[in-house]
Amino acid sequence: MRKTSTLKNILQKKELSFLMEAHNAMSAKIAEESGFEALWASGLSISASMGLSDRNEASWTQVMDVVDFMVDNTVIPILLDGDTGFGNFNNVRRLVKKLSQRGVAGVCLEDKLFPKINSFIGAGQDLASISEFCGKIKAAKDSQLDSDFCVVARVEALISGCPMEEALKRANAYAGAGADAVLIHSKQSDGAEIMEFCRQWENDCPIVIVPTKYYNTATDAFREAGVSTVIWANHSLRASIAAMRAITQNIRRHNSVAQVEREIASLDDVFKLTNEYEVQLAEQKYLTL
Ligand code: SPV
Ligand code: MG
Repeated sequence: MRKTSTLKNILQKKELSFLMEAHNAMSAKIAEESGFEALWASGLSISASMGLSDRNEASWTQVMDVVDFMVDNTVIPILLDGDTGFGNFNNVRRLVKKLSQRGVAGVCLEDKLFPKINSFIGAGQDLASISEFCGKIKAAKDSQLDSDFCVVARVEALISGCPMEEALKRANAYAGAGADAVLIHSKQSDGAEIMEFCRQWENDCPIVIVPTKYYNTATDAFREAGVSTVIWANHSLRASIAAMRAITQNIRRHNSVAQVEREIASLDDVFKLTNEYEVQLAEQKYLTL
């Protein structure tokens, strides 16, 4: 099955699915070997791993370069966090065409303004008009080179402090414009507004959620609410920060690496993850004297 078709199936099937965040080839491979069906190429995590804020400081081609390595190193589909599309409908067209060419299975576009700000920073954030954002969704769908490429429309109304009616109105408009799924985002810690959105959602268009702030809500509650797909949006990056900091501080404290050797990945693990042994076999085949 094509990666696009796999992602489309993940979004459309009845059972709850899970996308794991990745921000480079290594985190993508680790998510894949852990059994995840698909990847979330997180804008926050890719930016952070470059030392940049999640405000479109990284150019779209810099993001694309990172995603390229992720595609090369995995077989599962990747949904790229495309932020606002890096400009207007015309930038969206170019982005989607390139993503299609590079083997990315889908893009998520959010209804904020370029340059975007992370949803968990500040209070109210300016939203694009419904008509402008619907134009971006249509432009994305018209630019995909693969019929199953997925465009996920992300509704930031609740993040911006708008009422539920506005979120539902936007979500319905985006589904009508051709979105393959709607991502409803929330920064509340109890998940109540997400549950309420799901209760009032009468459209067939699948719902995607990102339970970063409402992490205590049981996964079964999402299942019962009819959510299609859950994105664990930044946990690989945050895990790596915690692990790197702990080990680095430990080495600094002890001026020795002996005490951490057993807590870190072995070199053999690094070689396996970077296909070293496959290259050695290929040498036997191709470097014949
Ligand atoms: C990301 O992972 O970049 C996201 C999700 O867009 S959030 O950070 O929750 O906005
Ligand atoms: Mg993002």
